[in-house]
Amino acid sequence: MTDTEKQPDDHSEKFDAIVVGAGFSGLYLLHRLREMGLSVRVLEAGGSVGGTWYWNRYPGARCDSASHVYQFWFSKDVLEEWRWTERFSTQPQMLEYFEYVADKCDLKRDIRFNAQVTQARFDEQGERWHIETRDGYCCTAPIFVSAVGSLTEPNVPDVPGLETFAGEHYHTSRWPHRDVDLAGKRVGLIGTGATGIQVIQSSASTVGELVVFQRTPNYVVSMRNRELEQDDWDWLHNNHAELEERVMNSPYGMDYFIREGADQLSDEELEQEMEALWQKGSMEFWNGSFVEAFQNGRVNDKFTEFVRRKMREKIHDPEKAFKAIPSDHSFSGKRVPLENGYLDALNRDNVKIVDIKAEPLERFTQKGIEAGGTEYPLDVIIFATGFDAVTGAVLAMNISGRDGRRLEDEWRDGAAAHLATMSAGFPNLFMVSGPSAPSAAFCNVPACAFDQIDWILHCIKSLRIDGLSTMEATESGQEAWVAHVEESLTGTVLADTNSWYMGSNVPGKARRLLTYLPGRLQFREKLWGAAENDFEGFDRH
Ligand code: NA7
Repeated sequence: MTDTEKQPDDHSEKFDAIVVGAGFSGLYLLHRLREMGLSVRVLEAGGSVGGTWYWNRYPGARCDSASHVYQFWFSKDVLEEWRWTERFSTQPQMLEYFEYVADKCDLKRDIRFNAQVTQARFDEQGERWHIETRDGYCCTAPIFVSAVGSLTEPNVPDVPGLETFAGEHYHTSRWPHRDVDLAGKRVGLIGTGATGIQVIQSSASTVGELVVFQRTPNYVVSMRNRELEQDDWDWLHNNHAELEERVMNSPYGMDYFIREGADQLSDEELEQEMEALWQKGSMEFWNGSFVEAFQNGRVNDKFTEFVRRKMREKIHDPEKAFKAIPSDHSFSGKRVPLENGYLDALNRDNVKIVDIKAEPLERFTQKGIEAGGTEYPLDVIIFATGFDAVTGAVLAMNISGRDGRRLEDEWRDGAAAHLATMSAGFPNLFMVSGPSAPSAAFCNVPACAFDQIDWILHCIKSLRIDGLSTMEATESGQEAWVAHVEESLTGTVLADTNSWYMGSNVPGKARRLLTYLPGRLQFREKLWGAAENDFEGFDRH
């Protein structure tokens, strides 16, 4: 079954497996599937490797996970040769890294770039997926793996008049591959998530004026970035095995561990714990602190008040502080961005915040943006408005499965996939970082995605060993998984907060938890438990 020949009767190339996406997941999959002896075609919409790091080229784009945990682990050579230069890598360095890994492991020869999938259809008789791309390329394979990333499909506000705007406008995740000169310009920025905050802190001192259109203020935690030095590299190079073990055993794929028991601490003890975490910087303050910080109650209240206080100490102007410090939701309800100059940037006279809940965005005009009856003249508009997360890029592939079932219809009332991997009615379609997988919401993506990929590879291998051709989720397996994921929300602050985790950032999208709160250790147990139990919740034929 390693035939890559073109068939005389159609123009499709045949492979053993088709993978969509050439980011962390797609490249790892390609490497491992090749090791298994399968012929693989990777289809990638972008012009090169990197996934999210290929697309998100906006000013100040930087990884919020520390570079020494946010990486590939499969190649000892890569681990030994590559040198990260900062604690948190910049987007250009992430791209360099991807190019380096792809070349080192000779990955590009199996990847078709600029190949956006426009249709994927399961042929029941032939038990193969038929995949088409925008440029008319077709290929087929029995195995179809979606590795499109959970933050891929841009979310753009439905506000009229953009076509009339005379200036430039960009979504951060579709930033042009050229320098965009913001120097001295009047820039309007919509969105204050992790991305918007990076744009604000990196461009405030360059632009003439920065008008931030903020729908929901965000809690921020100090990044405390720094350059890495010889001692750091020496340590990393001598401790890769130990570090990998820590990362692989960390509930959120970091080099730290979340604890329980904060409710047993006195207020003073809790304050000390929070201060120590704050001084370290990084997301450890959040997903490396306490389980109780995610649950309604005293501990979350204390975290919320602590971060508000820290933000208040840094924002001098009381009016800006009032707008920028959240009061409508609790800490942990949304993904917590890391700040690296954001709070200082807010103190600048050329940075203005427009609270668009009080002054709603009405329209784009020829000159700029009208909000709350005021027109803000602008040269450039930047949309940092996030993504149709998790489901958007999967559905953009127009997937139809058994009996012509369309995934879009199946997911209309809420995305569902058993073990966050397979949807009932879509045989041999495996999803990495699909609905309710441990994902970018909490987890260090490469580590969590690699867990899931290892399991997917095991499923594919088992089919071959057992002489079977298809695997798919059962309806009951899928329903039980959805119920389990819903249950995990109980008592948490996420349940009451609007965020991309809940699908509530996109108008009309069903509200359902799209990530896996219990963490990847429990996720891994569920995956391997099902496999050991004769692939419970799946049908294999
Ligand atoms: P996010 O975190 O989804 O943030 C998007 C921001 O854009 C957020 O402030 C939104 O406000 C705002 N937004 C979204 N839609 C609108 C409309 N229609 N009008 C005004 N403002 C809007 O995306 P990011 O790109 O910042 O980060 C995504 C992930 O990347 C992040 O979680 C990390 O994992 C890395 P809202 O809060 O929804 O009211």
